Parts: sequence; structure tokens; C-alpha cells
Amino acid sequence: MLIGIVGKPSCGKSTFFKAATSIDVAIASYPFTTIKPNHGMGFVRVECVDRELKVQCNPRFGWCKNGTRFVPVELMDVAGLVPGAHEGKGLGNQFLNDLNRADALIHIVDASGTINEKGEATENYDPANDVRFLEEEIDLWYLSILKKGWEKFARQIQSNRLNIEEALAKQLGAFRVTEPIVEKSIDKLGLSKEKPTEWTEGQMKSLAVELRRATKPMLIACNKMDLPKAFENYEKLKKTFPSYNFIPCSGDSEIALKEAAKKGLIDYMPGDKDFKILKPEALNDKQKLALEYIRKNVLQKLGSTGVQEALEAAVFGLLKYMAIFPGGVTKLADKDGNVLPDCFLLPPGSTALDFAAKIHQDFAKNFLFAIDVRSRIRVGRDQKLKHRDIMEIASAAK
Ligand SMILES: Nc1nc2c(ncn2[C@@H]2O[C@H](COP(=O)(O)OP(=O)(O)OP(=O)(O)O)[C@@H](O)[C@H]2O)c(=O)[nH]1
Ligand SMILES: [Mg+2]
Repeated sequence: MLIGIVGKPSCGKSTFFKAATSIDVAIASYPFTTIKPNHGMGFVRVECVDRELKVQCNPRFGWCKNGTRFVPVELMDVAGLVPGAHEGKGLGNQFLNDLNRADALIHIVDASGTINEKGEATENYDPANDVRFLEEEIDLWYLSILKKGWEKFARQIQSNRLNIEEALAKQLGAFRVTEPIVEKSIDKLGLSKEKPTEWTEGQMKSLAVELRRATKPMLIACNKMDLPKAFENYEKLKKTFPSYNFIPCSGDSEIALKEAAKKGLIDYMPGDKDFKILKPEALNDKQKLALEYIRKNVLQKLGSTGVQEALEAAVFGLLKYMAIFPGGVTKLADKDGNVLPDCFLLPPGSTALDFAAKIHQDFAKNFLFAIDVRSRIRVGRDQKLKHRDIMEIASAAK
């Protein structure tokens, strides 16, 4: 699973990325600081099953503290997008190809209104503009791929009586568009499958929007909530776009808290609603003021810095993924003695067989049955799994 971080220049994409991954990427107040995409692992929280099983886990990836497991997810931070990018403005939209593989997008919006659409400093900018233009640019990106060689393509489909779902899924395969997605979108819009040459420009655009929504669902992280006016703008955005998913956050505050925690100055875990100062004598007045500012203006107002919430809203809210723990009825450790070493994130609807394939293709090939470790009940390959299931796979290969 890959989550793409998008938005206009200087909205705070790389800051959010650094806050989530702890990777030290370039961050600056001038536009187009990022050109080449940044890749890294962020972590989503899952209530670990170790306490329930009365063991202490040793994760191979991520970590677990006080019963909260931090499970890795891949993140990608890309260059800023400006209005008209599809016509080549700014850095154009070529770099959007970097995002092809993304399963969902987090759109970072500068809620403070201190940056214009080009990423330059300004005052009282209305972030509603960003919400509208960015989605439009991404939809136009899909449209541009859909329209590539369209006339010839549509004629071929028509004259050779090709299956349009198959043909379009192939054309847009890089975006992870599949035949069922094409079929659902075409049916929803009531487009003629026999005569694609007659589809209008407007219908093509509507199809691009449907396909984009299905393959790049998006949520909006209202960033820079530590700055004045951000809260007011955030409240306004929620009223203007009632059907959108807005998560308030402050990437900058998350970085400050994580760095202070790393130095042992405070006790803080990502997603916490507060922190505890551990070494007051090691903090200078400026640091103390900065931390208190974050406590009062971010944590107490939002309940956290919002970075964890935004990531988890993408993984568990938008994509509805579930966390599954491999385990055994008689043994919870791997051959190296690591207890509950893995926790896998699987898409909704995943079955016991999908889970087996996630562990190893051989397990899926030689699948015999699975065991729900909690209930000790044997289940078949088609058993649908639930969030936080603990499963053992029995395969002939063992
Ligand atoms: N106050 C405040 N400033 C922030 C926050 N997030 C980012 N910034 C500032 O906004 C500016 C731009 O941040 P970046 O993370 O480089 O923005 P970007 O979206 O990656 O920008 P480009 O790569 O140029 O597209 C920097 O000066 C950051 O310090 C935040 O939560 N609060
Ligand atoms: Mg950047």
C-alpha cells in the first residue's frame, strides 16, 4: 500500500512526510523545494494483541509500546502542484506519474491562509481555492491519460467489438484501474459501451472523475493549525465542503515533539494528546515556550498534532484496510524467538487465502486450512478476515 502526499507548493507536504517518517528531507519556505519524490515508511497505530495473549511482542518492522503497535505504511511526498499544471504550469504534471501506484492521497492544505496558489507568502488566502483546484488538476491528469489516442482507440473498440472494460482497464492500468472499476463507473454514468466514439467531452471528464475517485480516494489534512486564523479557516472549510473528510494537523509541531522525545527531553508518542517534560533543566526558555505553545495551541485544541490521525484516516478510513497478526495456536514466536513478529495490513474483503499469500506464495499454493487463534476454530480459504484477527495458516508445504 502506498499513500501519496499532494498539495500546492509550500503547503507542508515534506514537513508532514518528515513528521510521519522521521526522514530528514528538504523543507523550506520557497516553492518547489521538492522536485524528486521522497519515499519512506510512516506508521499507523493498531491495538496490539500481545496484552490479550499475555505475551510481549517483538515486531520485526515498526515497534510496539504500551500495547500500541506502530505498523509501517509506505508514503511518498511529491513536488507541489499549481493550477494549470495539466497545461504545463509550474513543474507541469509529469511528476504526477510518480503517484500512479498510490492507493490513496492525503491532500495537504495550508489552513493558515499565508501561502498563495503558487506557494508564495501572502495573507488571508482562502484555502477553499486549494481544495477545489487540486482535485481538479488530479482529475484532469486522469482525463489526459484517458484521452491519449482516444479517437483511434474508441474506433478500434467499436469496429472490433472489443470489451470496453478490458480495453480501458488496460489503458489506465498504471493507475490501478481494473475492469470492475471501469464497469461500475460506466454503468453509474450511463455511458454507451457499444459506441464510445459518441462519448462527449463532458462524459469523458465525468468518467475520469469516477475512475480517479475509485483509485485515488483523497482526504484533506488541514495543516499549519498552529498558526493564527487556521482554526477559523478549518471550521469554514468544513461548512463549505460538508461531504469532504478534513483532518486538522500541524506537521511542524509533530516534528518538534518527536525531536524533543528523541533527545529524551519529553515523554511523547506519536498520536498522544499531551507530553510530559522529563528534563526541565535541559530546556532553555525558548524551547520551553515553544513546547508550551504547541501544548496550548495544537494539542489542547485538536487533541493531538493530527499527523497520526491523517495517516490512519487514509489507511483505515478511506482504504478500510485491516491489520492481521500471524500467530499459532501453540506458538506465537518465529524461529528466532520473536513473539508476534508481524502485523500485516490487508485490503477489505481479504480472505484466509489472501492472508496466506501475503505471508508466502507457497502457503497459498499449498493451503490446507487456517485457524482463528482466538477461538481455535478451523476456517476455510474463503473465510473473510476481520481487523485484528490472529490467524494460523496450515499448509502442505510445512
Ligand atoms: N507553522 C507551520 N509551518 C509549517 C507547517 N508545516 C510546514 N510549515 C512550513 O511551511 C514551509 C513549507 O514547508 P514544506 O514542507 O517544505 O512544504 P512543501 O509542501 O513540501 O513544499 P514544496 O516541496 O516546495 O512543494 C516551511 O517553511 C515549513 O516550515 C506547520 O504545521 N506549521
Ligand atoms: Mg516539499
